[in-house]
Order: sequence, then C-alpha cells, then structure tokens
Amino acid sequence: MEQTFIMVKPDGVQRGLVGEIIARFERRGYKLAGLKMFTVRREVAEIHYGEHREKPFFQGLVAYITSGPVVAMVWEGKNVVAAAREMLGATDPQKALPGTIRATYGIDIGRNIVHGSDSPESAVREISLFFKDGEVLTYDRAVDAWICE
Ligand code: IDP
Ligand code: MG
Repeated sequence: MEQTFIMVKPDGVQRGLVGEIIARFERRGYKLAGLKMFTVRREVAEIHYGEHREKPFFQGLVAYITSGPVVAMVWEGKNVVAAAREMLGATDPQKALPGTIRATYGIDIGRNIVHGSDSPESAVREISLFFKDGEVLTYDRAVDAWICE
C-alpha cells in the first residue's frame, strides 16, 4: 500500500497544530504507520531539502526546519501521496485553496507548518531518511473494509 512522509514543522509544533494535522489524516481514513518527535539535524535537513540547495531561501529553510522539534509521520492508504499534497495545499499559504492545512493555519511561505512528499519516489526516500527499520509498522485495522471497497 502507498505511503507518504508527513512532517509537522517546528512552527506547527510550537503553535499546537500537531493534533489538528493528525486528526485530518485520521478522519479521512488514512492509516498511521509511523510517528516520532525529534529535532532535525542540519546534515539531515540539507539532504532532505537537497533539491533546493541553490535557492536563495535555502539557508533560511535549513535554519527553520532545525529550529525546534518536529513531528514526523508515515501515513498509508490508496493514493495517499497526491491526496496528502492536496490536503496540505500549495507551498505558499497565500495561494493554497481554502480548507487546506496551509490556508487554514498559515500566512507565510517561510512558515507553512507541514511537509508532505511530492511523489511516491520522494516518499520512499524521505521515509528511509527519517525512519529506521522497525519504526514503520505493519498492522491490521478492522475498519479498513469500511474505508475502501
Ligand atoms: P513543498 O514543501 O510544498 O514541497 P518546496 O518548493 O519543495 O515546497 O519547498 C520546500 C520548502 O521550502 C517549503 O515548504 C517552504 O518551507 C520553503 N520555501 C519554498 N519556497 C520558499 C520561498 O520562496 N521562501 C521561503 N521559503 C520557501
Ligand atoms: Mg517539496
């Protein structure tokens, strides 16, 4: 089953939005497969955001993501990568559709609360960057038959 990597960024943790974000994924029916809280090390941040290394905002981005604890999660379900990106909304909260997490809780592109993998390939890479073997769990949920036919 498809999995995605979702991370509540330091601003989301500081602002008490962890529960709101988890609740949206839970209520929609996605399955939580991994969850942990930690502070991202600079070396890991630079790998995670490696595609942005040459961008003018890169140093600020690394400072932001390493500035405090994050809550990292693996969510699982049909088409979860694309669906989660829609639930997050556009990178810039000013451009995100109403009702999305970033439009509901955010104002500024540099404080956009949450990360979500942009493709299934990115999800695999990001999950293996942030989670060790055994930290992503496989288990049955009785409710699954009521969520997808
Ligand atoms: P994404 O998080 O929606 O995938 P990306 O373009 O991959 O967006 O950018 C990664 C992160 O870098 C964004 O979530 C945001 O925190 C930050 N970022 C992107 N563009 C800017 C910018 O123009 N100014 C400041 N921060 C930015
Ligand atoms: Mg991205």
